[in-house]
Amino acid sequence: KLKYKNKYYYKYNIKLFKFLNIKENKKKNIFLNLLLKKYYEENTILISEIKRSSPLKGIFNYNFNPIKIFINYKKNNIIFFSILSEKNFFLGSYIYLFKLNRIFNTFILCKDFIVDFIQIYKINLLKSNCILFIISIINKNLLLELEYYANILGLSIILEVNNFEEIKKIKYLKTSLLGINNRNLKNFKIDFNNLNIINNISDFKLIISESGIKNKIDLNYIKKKNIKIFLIGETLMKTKELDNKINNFLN
Ligand code: IGP
Repeated sequence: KLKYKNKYYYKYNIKLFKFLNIKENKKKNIFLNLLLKKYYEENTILISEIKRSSPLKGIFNYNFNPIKIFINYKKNNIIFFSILSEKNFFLGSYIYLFKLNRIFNTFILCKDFIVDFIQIYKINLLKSNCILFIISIINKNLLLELEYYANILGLSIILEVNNFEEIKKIKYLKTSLLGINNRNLKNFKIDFNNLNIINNISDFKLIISESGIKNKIDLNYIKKKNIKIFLIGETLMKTKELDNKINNFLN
């Protein structure tokens, strides 16, 4: 079933795997497994993002301290974290992962613009448990290949789509976590009705609604579309009263 455009590249990576002494991880998919468990227990699940900056809004906080933010989220019983590590557009860094995972054992999605196996390898070394594939920037063959490597390493994957064309592109992947980005990455417009593309999916997917969620009204609007998992960055990063905000989202 797997057809690779460039067999040499694939073989080369398999060799690299051997060279790097990568073995199949038995403790697979802990991020997805906990998310699934919580999905049946809770009404609302937040994946809280640690985000220093965005291309559109610039730097959110000049005293950005990922550890402090992390502790604050933890105090508010947040279990799932997203850490923006992409450096060119979001001014992130892999160092955040390194720092956080040394201190706490947690469930972390590392958000980078993944286009190469080496990034997955690094993220795994830094002990994140979940990665994001932005479907619009990865071609079909490479997607199959990257999914394969991530599975061997036991990482969970979120496939991020924004429109119907991208849904067609993930047909051959077995990943069951699907992130619908409410933000169009070309014009940065937010549209919660993007979520309607899930009506075109036939097999089981756990859906995450991502981006642009500001308040309870937004949350309730999205919940009406049968969604329970929300990825929120900017709104949490900007709020001074994090406790109130998170409680408000959760209750
Ligand atoms: C969070 P927001 O609007 O709440 O800060 O969005 C998250 O969805 C967003 O950071 C994001 C993202 C991405 C960033 C979603 N997909 C891909 C970089 C790359």
